[in-house]
Amino acid sequence: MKEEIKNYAKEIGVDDIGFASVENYKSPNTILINEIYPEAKTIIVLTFQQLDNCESENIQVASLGSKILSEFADSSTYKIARFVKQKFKSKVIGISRHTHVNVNTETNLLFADFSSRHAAVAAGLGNFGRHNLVIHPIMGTKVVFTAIITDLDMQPDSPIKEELCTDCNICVDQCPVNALDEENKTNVIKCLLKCQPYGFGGYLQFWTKFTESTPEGQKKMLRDKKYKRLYDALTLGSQYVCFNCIKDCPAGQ
Ligand code: B12
Ligand code: SF4
Ligand code: SF4
Repeated sequence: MKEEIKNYAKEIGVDDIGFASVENYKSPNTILINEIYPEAKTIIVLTFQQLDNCESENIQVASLGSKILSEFADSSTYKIARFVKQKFKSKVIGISRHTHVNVNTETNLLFADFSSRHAAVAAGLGNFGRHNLVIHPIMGTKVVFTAIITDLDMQPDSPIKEELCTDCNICVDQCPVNALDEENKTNVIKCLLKCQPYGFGGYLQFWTKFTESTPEGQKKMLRDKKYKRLYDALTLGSQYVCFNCIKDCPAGQ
């Protein structure tokens, strides 16, 4: 069964695939898989290599890397989930590249219901580096993950024991807002404001200011390039503008 799924994934262009049992998925800060789907037994995790857009000095081109990748990753996830469902008569739940994010109003922290990084580690696809992202043994840091939760019982893959981060500290030194200074914890607010100025926070700020402005001020705001950037980020779904902790990471082969 695993081989058939692996071969199909390879055929459609997925870079790597791993299998984790629900018991091995240990993500203390997100909800339990059983609260997502009580019959869940296995998490199939898919890995996709990023293109090199993030190395471009042109920030619009750099941010498009995420969009182009997400579309391929999500449609591949759907295809594999449908293959598993039809071939093995099972239930399948797809987790896309981008997921809903909840805001904890007490801590101001952002978290999803499902942690793709913890699933990737459990499925033997890599381990955490100093930048708090998961490093793949071959493709390194510039990878993203999607997942399929299923009621099929499958032999899990073994987690990778070898340390993949070289501890060079490039990610920490190059973060423009020192969001990685504390080990094992990204300062989410610092990172968010820097890497997504046209995301939810920027959107909220813009419309708050808009409602408080005079009609003349409002007209000016709508013609400002900031409004165009917010509009582009929303419609194109390409919101990241900082990639400093991933672009020069030497890990991988
Ligand atoms: C919300 C979110 C963000 C938020 C907040 C991040 C956060 N909470 O860590 C913001 C906007 C800041 C963000 C930024 C980025 N993100 Co983001 N993000 C997510 C999202 C949607 C949810 C994350 C989440 O809630 N995790 C669960 C929480 C509660 O994590 P946690 O338990 O607190 O774990 C944290 C620490 O404890 C530590 N940690 C936990 N266990 C261990 C163990 C060890 C040994 C170590 C060292 C650390 C460690 O790592 C976490 C980071 O603080 C995921 C997709 C998903 N559904 O998983 C993508 C995701 C994590 N993001 C991703 C990426 C690529 C990025 C960016 C590089 C985007 C960019 N600029 O291009 C940056 C990198 C920032 C960084 N270095 O941390 C990828 C990571 C891929 C990878 N190779 O690991 C993901 C998995 C998306 C995907 N589908 O692939 N992100
Ligand atoms: S994405 Fe940018 S701001 Fe966020 S941790 Fe990485 S380098 Fe720092
Ligand atoms: S840049 Fe260096 S320290 Fe940071 S994750 Fe990559 S290998 Fe580890």
